[in-house]
Amino acid sequence: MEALYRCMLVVVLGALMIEQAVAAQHVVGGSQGWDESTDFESWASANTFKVGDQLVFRYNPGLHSVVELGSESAYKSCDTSSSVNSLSGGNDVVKLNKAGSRYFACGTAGHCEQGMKLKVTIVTGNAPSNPASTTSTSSAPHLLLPPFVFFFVAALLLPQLHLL
Ligand SMILES: [Cu+2]
Repeated sequence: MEALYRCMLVVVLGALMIEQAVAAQHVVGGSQGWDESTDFESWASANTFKVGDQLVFRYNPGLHSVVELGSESAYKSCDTSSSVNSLSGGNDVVKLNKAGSRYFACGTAGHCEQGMKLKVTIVTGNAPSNPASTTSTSSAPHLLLPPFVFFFVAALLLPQLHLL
């Protein structure tokens, strides 16, 4: 019995670590991607961005780029000269590593003014991301191993711990 409980404990701890490592990937603009015709304000408001999540900008690199802007005023005025980072690969991943607001625009002349800009507000916390906005690969582990399962198993194991 002792070996069985030790084994279960290892499995539970391992699963907890996997759960914490899983982050949601948000494909910017959904299926329309990073494009002038996409309404990024609506897209952003329909999503929850958490610390550890990633943004993925998908676009034709010959037409667009991604410029990260350093301030709300630069975002509002489409001032791409004060950029803090720029990407041009066409499938660019940006990790949201801390809480707060971040601003992105297209670097192609005129595109930001046409609405090709994005403001995201990143929050801390453990609430699940909007499943509709995440890719199936990143949301699947959440579905397989919801947090309450760990609490349930832990509650079952706790009374047995003195046996170890
Ligand atoms: Cu563009």
